[in-house]
Amino acid sequence: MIDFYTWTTPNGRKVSIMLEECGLAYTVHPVNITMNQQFEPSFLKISPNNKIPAIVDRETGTTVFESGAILLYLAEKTGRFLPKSGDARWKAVEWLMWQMAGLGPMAGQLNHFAVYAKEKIPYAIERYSNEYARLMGVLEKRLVEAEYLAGEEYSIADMAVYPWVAGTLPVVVKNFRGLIKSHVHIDKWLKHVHDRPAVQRGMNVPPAD
Ligand SMILES: N[C@@H](CCC(=O)N[C@@H](CS)C(=O)NCC(=O)O)C(=O)O
Repeated sequence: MIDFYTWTTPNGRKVSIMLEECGLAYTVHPVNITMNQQFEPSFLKISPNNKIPAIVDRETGTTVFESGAILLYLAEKTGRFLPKSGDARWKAVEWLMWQMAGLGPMAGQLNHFAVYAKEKIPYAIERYSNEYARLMGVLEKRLVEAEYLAGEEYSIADMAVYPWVAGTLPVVVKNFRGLIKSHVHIDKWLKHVHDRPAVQRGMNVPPAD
């Protein structure tokens, strides 16, 4: 049994997708970050960086925070969705790191400055929208050469990238007309990943109101 601490955001959904894909038994503990529940001392013991997601594996007593680390932990635990060796393994790890260090932070900053910031700062919006568009160019190029991010097989890299792209690309395409040059292969990949029943279940954990 896995205790899963999460909220209705892309970083949480990567993990719920993996839990659903693997058919692991888990209990959801919603941490409402809009009500500062991530700062509660009991949660900080599990996730010292005060962010969701985090898990506690009741079978082993292992606690893991950081969504990328959780995906690697669950892949190792189940032996699934991370190729055992060779090029495909390192492609999966590369694209997982790309999401964790690039797409997530940059899309997060774009969302902050374009949507949430009380003062709209053109420099910040331009910087992060351009970086987001650059990252979509890199992703499109990868998906021209491979069906999934690690190659032929769907992996934890797709699970990490999917919730971020599904949630942001349509909004950026609409609000920054012409900025994303081509997303034909991204759209095809989005549909393939979306069509997986486990992805649809995982994207609803916990349900958004
Ligand atoms: N690098 C972290 C980022 C996690 C993260 O940013 N979580 C956000 C929600 S998506 C959060 O909990 N924010 C609460 C806060 O910053 O106080 C991961 O991938 O797990």
